[in-house]
Order: sequence, then structure tokens, then C-alpha cells
Amino acid sequence: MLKITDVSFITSAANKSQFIRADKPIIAVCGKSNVGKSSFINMLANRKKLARVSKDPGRTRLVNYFDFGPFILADLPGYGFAKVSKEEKQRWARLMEDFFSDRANCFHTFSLVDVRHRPTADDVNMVNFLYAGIIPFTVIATKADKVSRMAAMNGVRTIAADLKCGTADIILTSSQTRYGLEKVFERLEGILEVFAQTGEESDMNTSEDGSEE
Ligand SMILES: Nc1nc2c(ncn2[C@@H]2O[C@H](COP(=O)(O)OP(=O)(O)O)[C@@H](O)[C@H]2O)c(=O)[nH]1
Ligand SMILES: [Mg+2]
Repeated sequence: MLKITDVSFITSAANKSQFIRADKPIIAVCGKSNVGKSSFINMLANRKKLARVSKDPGRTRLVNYFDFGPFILADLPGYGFAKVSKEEKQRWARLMEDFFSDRANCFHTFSLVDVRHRPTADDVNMVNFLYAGIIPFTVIATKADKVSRMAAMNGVRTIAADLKCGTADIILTSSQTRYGLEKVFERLEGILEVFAQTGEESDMNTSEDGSEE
């Protein structure tokens, strides 16, 4: 079982030139403002205040990187905040496009959606960035503690249909009760395995053949 012991903040990036590179997988966490991104990251880290949990959503405009040991989490700026200007929205879209267009920025993405609500047009847009960049993703349905088990199951089915993924690609969670945490860790282990295999392949391909360019 994956063990996370010491998590630390690395840095923030405001634009493409500040995105980091690493020899371990970078896993992005995205979702609309207030969906529970910071709470989810704190749950994974088993810390209360690593990522700021906000009652004033829509203020984070940066990609915040956290070192989790075997992997790096990138907390992406939230979206869907009504009071944001058109320019600000465009800046966000550009940042997402830049981020998801290069797999070196992001090996896998956790896309968070509130289990109580149908995905918004912004959520669908977000997932379309992932499809366009061919970035594998897992949907994290948040706030399971706020609904009945039946409502949660129905929510998961609706989310799968709207985001055009399978229900098996969705993990139901609650940062409040830590429900679903084991499944998230299992998924993380799978992602780390794939990353290790991909690394081996590219090692084989970069043999020193001394050939001219
Ligand atoms: N009941 C419940 N509340 C949650 C859960 N996750 C987040 N919240 C609350 O939702 C609000 C927004 O959470 P936050 O993590 O700041 O969302 P972010 O804007 O996506 O980073 C906060 O008031 C959290 O306490 C959850 O799983 N269950
Ligand atoms: Mg947050």
C-alpha cells in the first residue's frame, strides 16, 4: 500500500514558462471553484492546512505544486466562478491549454466533480481539454457525505454519461469522512506503475547510437 509521509509545497506557476519538470509523475487536480480540490489534497496528504480550504472561491490563479514523495500533485486554478471577467477566463483557458498540451506537464489528472450536481458546461469543457491533450484522467466525485448512498450512485451515473466516461473511471469520495481514500490510493499506485513502465521504455529508446540528426 502506497505510503505518504512527508508532503511539502514546491512552488507556484503563473504561466507556461514556470511549469515544472520532474523525474516522477505529475498528477493534476482540477475542478470548479469550491468543488473540494484543496480538501481532497489535504485528505491525501493527511494534513489539515497544506492546501488552503477556502470559503472565498475563485481567488487562486496559479498552479500550485506539492511534493508527495513518489509523485507530485499540481493543484490547478478553479473555474466556473461567476464574478470572473472575460479576460480572466481567457487567461485561465490559455493556462489550461498550455498545461494539458504537453504530457511532461501532467501524466494523469484527477478531475473533481461535486456528486450532488450535474457536470456544468465548464466541467465538460475541462474534460475536453484532457481528451484533446490525450491526458488520462480519473473523475473524483466529491462530497459523498452530503447525499444518501442511492443519490450518490445516481450522481455517479449521471456524471459518467455527461463526461463520456465509464462509472469505473469515477471514484466516489468524501474529504470529510475520508470515504473513497483507499480507492484513490489504489488508483495512484496504478498510475505510478504505468509511469515506471513508460520510463523503462523511453530508456530503451534513448540508446547511444551516435547517429547524426
Ligand atoms: N461535507 C463536505 N464538505 C466538503 C468536502 N470537500 C470540501 N468541502 C467543503 O467545500 C468547501 C470548498 O472546499 P475547497 O476544498 O476549498 O474547494 P476548492 O475551491 O475546490 O479548493 C469548503 O467549505 C469545504 O469544507 C466533502 O467531502 N464533504
Ligand atoms: Mg482550493
